[in-house]
Amino acid sequence: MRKGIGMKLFMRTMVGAAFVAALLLAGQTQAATKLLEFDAAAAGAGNTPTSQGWTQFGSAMTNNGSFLLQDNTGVGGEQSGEYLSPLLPVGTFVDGGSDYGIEFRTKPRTDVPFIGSAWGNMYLYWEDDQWSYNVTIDLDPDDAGPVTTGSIVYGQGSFSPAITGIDWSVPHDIFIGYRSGAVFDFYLDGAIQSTVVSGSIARTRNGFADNRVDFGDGTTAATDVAGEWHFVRVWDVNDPALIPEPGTICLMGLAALMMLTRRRS
Ligand SMILES: [Ca+2]
Ligand SMILES: [Ca+2]
Repeated sequence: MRKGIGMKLFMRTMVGAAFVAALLLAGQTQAATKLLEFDAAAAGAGNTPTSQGWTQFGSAMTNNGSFLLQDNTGVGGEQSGEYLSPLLPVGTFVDGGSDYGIEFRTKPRTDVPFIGSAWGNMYLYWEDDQWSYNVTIDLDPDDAGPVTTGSIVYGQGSFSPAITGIDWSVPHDIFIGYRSGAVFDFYLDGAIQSTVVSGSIARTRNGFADNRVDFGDGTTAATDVAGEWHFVRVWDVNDPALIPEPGTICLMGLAALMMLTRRRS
């Protein structure tokens, strides 16, 4: 009898704990909403962003099932080839508006030289209602071999490092978080690397990517660059810590399953 009560108490405690865990995790999930995504692996081999409502300019990239490959280095002359996203929800990219985060996983294969017109050869670009912004994926900061570690830089005629010391022998997750009206925080694989005043990155807006994000090779100037694009996402939060890991989502499922199981027994 006592053993039975003890077991009931244990089960109630477990159900209670699972319920609290599920609530906490549900709260965490609601803290971040994915507003946009192209994920090459999820899209599947052969499928480019145009299959998901993005607009292609210039040459297509190829999806091998893991990443989009940007590579016109073997083609004579200089090419461009970029993907412009569908419109984000109204008000996503607004100067002084809501916080947001742009996340992408990438790996450069050849180097963008630091000459004035080269910045668009492997870049990620977006515009709010006032300004345009871009980062360039740089394999080799001094443009001369041997390649050691690389960078994420911003700017156009001049290049300023936002993240340095990146081992580009493997792909990395870059997250750019906008703290409204003030700064951009740059994260590498979830760890903060630098904070830059938004006005330092902002350039004259031309309306090409108003409330959209664009990535790839946006220019036929300078030299073509090869690289991998694994995914591009836009979030309504400016800190990757607010985004639940896939493992957390599994844990939520487990907690929900526990609740159901306990209720049925
Ligand atoms: Ca370089
Ligand atoms: Ca080019």
